[in-house]
Amino acid sequence: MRIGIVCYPTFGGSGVLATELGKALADEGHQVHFITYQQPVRLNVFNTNIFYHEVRVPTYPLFDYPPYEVALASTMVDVIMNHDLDLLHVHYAIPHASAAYMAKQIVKSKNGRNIPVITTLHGTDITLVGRDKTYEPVVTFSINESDAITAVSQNLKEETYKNFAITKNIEVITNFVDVQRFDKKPFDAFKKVIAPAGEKILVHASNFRKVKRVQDVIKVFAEVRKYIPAKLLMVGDGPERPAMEDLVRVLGLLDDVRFVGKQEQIEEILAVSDVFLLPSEYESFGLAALEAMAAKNVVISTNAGGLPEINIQGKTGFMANVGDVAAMSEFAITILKDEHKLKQMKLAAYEQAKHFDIANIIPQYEKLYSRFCRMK
Ligand code: GMT
Repeated sequence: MRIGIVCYPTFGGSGVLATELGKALADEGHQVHFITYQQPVRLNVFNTNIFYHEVRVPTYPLFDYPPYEVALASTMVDVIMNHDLDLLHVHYAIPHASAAYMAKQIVKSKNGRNIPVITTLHGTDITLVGRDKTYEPVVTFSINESDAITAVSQNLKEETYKNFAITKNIEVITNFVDVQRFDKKPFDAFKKVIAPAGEKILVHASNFRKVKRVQDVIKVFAEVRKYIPAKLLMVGDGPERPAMEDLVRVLGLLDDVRFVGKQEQIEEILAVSDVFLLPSEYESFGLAALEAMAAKNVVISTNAGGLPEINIQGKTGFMANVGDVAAMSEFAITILKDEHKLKQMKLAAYEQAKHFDIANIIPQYEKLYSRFCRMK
């Protein structure tokens, strides 16, 4: 099949997932066309089945806000028609689903073809941004106009029905991880640099937005550090980072916390770490936690959103209520003190990640696509 994938090209979970999906589909022999404003960060392979179409947004002095959605829809039309796409799969509703609707209408008016549009909902497009009154009518309309709608967790499906007047069926196709890629041997020299005295390593990775409650990561680590020699790696970047660096200074943790910024090879970092902290206010799924589990990390998270669908209390990790720093600290200290249990839980996390292995999920998307192949 010839599949158009539209996504954000950044480190965010939706872009990562869409890119990994495209790469896997290309490996299966499909022709995949990425349509986005920048080369996706995880699009780091050469594959003759993969094409990248950059959306250029011309500026003009009149435009205080260059019309990205118009440029995106026009690029979609161009790629659909010139590469004879079978379908468009858009990730993250805003503005991809509405741009796809526009592209679909234009293609129909030009040559009568009805290009199928599949919209995958990822999280904040529904729970945060999409609910804003400014966007809601367009989001609701364009989701309902999609030929198929998928959500990355059961929780996100429920949230979508709760918050929008969706008249169609939403199918759950969960996020996935390439377990083989994350099942890496720890790189000893790297581990020695991070934890020279064999300290335990905790890690957090996110876009450092308010929803991630990064302050709770630092507070949990401050507690852990009182009882256990440990180091904390902070992966990623975003608006909360300066405040978090201040908090580390105030708490006197400078020697034990490293902010390593955005990292393409996250699997190298996860391979040396023991515990992954994800105290988010909400996660539709928590792809970062799943990747950590595939790298044999015990996950200590909140029980918000879709996190209980991947993290099993007391088996693969621990969950606490949002903001319950005391409980998350207690869980971390207890598990890091018990070497035998830590090892057992790391293996359980890995086994759980296997249920979400890429090999189990790609066929679900292919099956969905095949339903719409004849719509052309
Ligand atoms: O908040 C992020 O991590 C970015 C955001 C995105 O859309 O890129 O992530 C959302 O989609 C991911 C992939 O499906 C999910 O794993 C994240 O849980 C979800 N984030 C939230 O729901 C806050």
